[in-house]
Amino acid sequence: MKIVKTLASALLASVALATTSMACEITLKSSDTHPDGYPTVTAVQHMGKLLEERTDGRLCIEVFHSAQLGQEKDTIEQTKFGVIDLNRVSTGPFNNLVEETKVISLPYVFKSVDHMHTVMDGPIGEEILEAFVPHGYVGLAFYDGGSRSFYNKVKPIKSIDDLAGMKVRVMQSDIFVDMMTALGANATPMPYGEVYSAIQTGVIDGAENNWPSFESSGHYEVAGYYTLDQHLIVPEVLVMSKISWDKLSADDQAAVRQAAKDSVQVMRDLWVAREKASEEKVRAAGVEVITDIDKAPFMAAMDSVYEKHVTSDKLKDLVARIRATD
Ligand code: GTR
Repeated sequence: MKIVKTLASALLASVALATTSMACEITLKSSDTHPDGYPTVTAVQHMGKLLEERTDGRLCIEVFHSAQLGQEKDTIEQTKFGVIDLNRVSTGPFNNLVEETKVISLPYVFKSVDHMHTVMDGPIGEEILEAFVPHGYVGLAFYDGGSRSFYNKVKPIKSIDDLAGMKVRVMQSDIFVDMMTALGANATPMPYGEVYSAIQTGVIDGAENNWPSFESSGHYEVAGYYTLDQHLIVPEVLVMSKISWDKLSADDQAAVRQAAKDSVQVMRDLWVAREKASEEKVRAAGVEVITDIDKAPFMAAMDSVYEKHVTSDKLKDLVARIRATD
């Protein structure tokens, strides 16, 4: 009797499994460098739920968080080839590929996070999303990446002079390398996943990021000084592989686009809460946070970065329009 029962429940379990995978005709593989529970990860999982509901369980998303599919630059390449269907990354690592993303990676280009929202929610945001297409990606939505500030293990940075000669990790984009050079520091571009041990072992002195990343990566455990100079407000982007996109029917494409758009507000709400929670955790851990900082000299030092990177008429026009947006 016991054997029969065990067999019966094993059979039921396999039927249940088969039903779940059968229900999802297409499961889109999505990549994220952040851990489960991070706002970007939860937002794409939410988008997956919306999609599943709206397509009667036919289209699903599986989020591979914690860089399970690799570091951002590599996953961006794999997405182009359709090995990964969806990818949530910073727009920074896209700078050398999609020229238009450069303008939203420029230091101090946005006056505030609100200003960034207004720009990215409007025609400029749409234009930049469309610019991904010729490069093999479909830009679906922009997410928040807060504002990025410097942290290090050596000393509190209170002015540009304190950055002189410091080895600072940046995302892999020429803009950020030139930004650090303009500030008198030594830029070290490297994948996010290598930063913790690089700080720990002294390969670099520090890096720069927003509150949630500083906290969730554990970098605050090895870098005890955080200076809120807020030099970058770089939006994050959710892209789909053009190869995967072209396999979907027009209706399914519309459903994916809509679910992505609908996940944006969810992401923003989660982001605000996470920024607060991360700040509390980092402060409670004893990190010295430098808030009293004069940003003007940091901003003034960025002229050379603009001169070098905003060269084409297209980019000049985009920057002018961003600045003219209230
Ligand atoms: C985070 C961002 C990641 C990644 C990381 C980095 O703020 O969410 O996508 O780009 O920064 O510094 O590499």
